[in-house]
Amino acid sequence: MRGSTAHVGRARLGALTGLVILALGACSEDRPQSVLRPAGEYARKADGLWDLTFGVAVVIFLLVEGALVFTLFRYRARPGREAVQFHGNAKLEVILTLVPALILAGIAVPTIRTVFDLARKPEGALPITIKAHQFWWEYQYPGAGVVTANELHIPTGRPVYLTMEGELTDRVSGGNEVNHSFWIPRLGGTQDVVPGRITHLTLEADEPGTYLGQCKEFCGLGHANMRLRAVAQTPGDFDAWLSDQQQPSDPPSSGLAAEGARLFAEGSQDGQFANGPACASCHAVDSTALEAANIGPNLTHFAGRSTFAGAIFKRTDENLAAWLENPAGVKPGALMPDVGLTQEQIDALVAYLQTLE
Ligand code: HEC
Ligand SMILES: [Cu+2]
Repeated sequence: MRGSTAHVGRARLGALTGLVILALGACSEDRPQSVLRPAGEYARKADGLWDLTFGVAVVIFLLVEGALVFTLFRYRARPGREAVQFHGNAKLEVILTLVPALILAGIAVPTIRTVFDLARKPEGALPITIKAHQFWWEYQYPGAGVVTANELHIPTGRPVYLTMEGELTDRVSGGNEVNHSFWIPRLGGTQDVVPGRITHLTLEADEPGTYLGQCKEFCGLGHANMRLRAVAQTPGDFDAWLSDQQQPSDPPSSGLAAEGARLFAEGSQDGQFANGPACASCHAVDSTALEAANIGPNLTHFAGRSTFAGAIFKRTDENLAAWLENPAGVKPGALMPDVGLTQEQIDALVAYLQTLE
């Protein structure tokens, strides 16, 4: 008996310690995905509304719980004392209905104002088109004719107006595409990307830096690995980045990388590798034009990205080699096929990919 009580005690202590550690984690300064640390105008608007409603909720909580605790003690059962018996109290019920209704009506004013404010297309905003795929993000800069993936570049101090075009079919399998949801908590709200529909979201970053995000709508096996990064740059740096993106990358002229370029375009034989098509049938490397091969991420400036495959791997030679050897082995659910590469082919392709600046 005593043994099992000690056992339960220890289990409780363990659970409590776990909870405390989890809760304390929220106090960490480095919370890259916290909505409570807005880093721009649009995230701040939503956060301001949250602060207000949370403040009102805390006051109501204290009043209601205070009244409850007071009543429990003040009117607790005592020998020889009987509660007053009555049926209904119209006055009290009217008050209890009216007061919450007034509070809700009061909160509705700033709520509706903020909702409409966030939904409005801001003047002078930079337009970016987003497409969501299983399990990676595609970004298009209309006008500039630039297509890139997973790492979104934006200028600081200027609203960015995102247009999310939900595609109906998955580009690899041809099957139905599913819902995804775009979310960079420190820069703005979240918005679903729905097949067959167009949705919008506005972001803004005050300061240069990297802001992390995540697909927020369960979309299949790779959902947790469908991350994203936003790189905010000063307007000058952003313009320089964008014009770099407009240039084609230089093809390597000799060595291992040149062999990789050949394999990429032609496969090992007749446009094929042992188990699948050449890379170029799914990936563009020479142009960011929309009509270029775009089943997978555009790789024209791949070596300018710090991560790949839904922003989950650092762009190192080792990670790239592991990816090419068996994509779904390192990222469960990944739709890029294992085309059956030899070690020599992998080495050449990695050398090539790392030249695509
Ligand atoms: C059938 C189409 C297809 C073929 C063929 C293909 N890929 Fe991919 N590739 C994809 C898809 C889809 C993704 C996105 C997977 C993900 O992130 O979940 C991808 C992702 C990548 C990435 C990561 C890009 C990024 O920025 O996230 C690299 C690098 C890559 N592929 C290289 C190659 C190479 C090299 C070959 C040839 C050996 C190749 N791919 C063949 C479809 C393909
Ligand atoms: Cu998703």
